[in-house]
Amino acid sequence: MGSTSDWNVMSGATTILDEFGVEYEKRVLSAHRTPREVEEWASGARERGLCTIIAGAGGAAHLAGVIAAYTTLPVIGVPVKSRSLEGLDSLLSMVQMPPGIPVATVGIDGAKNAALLAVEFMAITDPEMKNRLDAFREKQARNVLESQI
Ligand code: RP5
Repeated sequence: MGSTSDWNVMSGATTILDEFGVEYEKRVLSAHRTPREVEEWASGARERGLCTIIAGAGGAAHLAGVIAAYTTLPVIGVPVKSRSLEGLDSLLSMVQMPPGIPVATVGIDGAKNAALLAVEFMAITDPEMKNRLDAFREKQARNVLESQI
């Protein structure tokens, strides 16, 4: 994530990854404030064994796009709600990538869905992850059907 101020949102991703038993790296790196470190971290991501990168940032949210420029791993961007423009700036900064460098952008503050999407990528080849996803969906549906108003 681009700042510690994004943690309140981005912790939603780690909650999901913990629930699914997925190991991850968790870093604060800024496309604008620490560009060299972003390059170094993203360039070595595949060699360190990562399979998907989730990048959350707000405002002029360039982190996901810059990371995507330095790796061919799939990058999922989370536009974090900003103080001035409610996250519309974050969303538009992130979603309109030029052809050739994709970022899969989820909704504003959509860190949980970013993590679920990453798990779905893993489940393409990992039957255990597929089972966990099925169980997650079943539990979610049960909660809806059993909800009281
Ligand atoms: C972005 O600027 C960060 O991702 C954060 O959402 C926003 C504000 O950062 P802080 O000023 O709170 O550190 O780079």
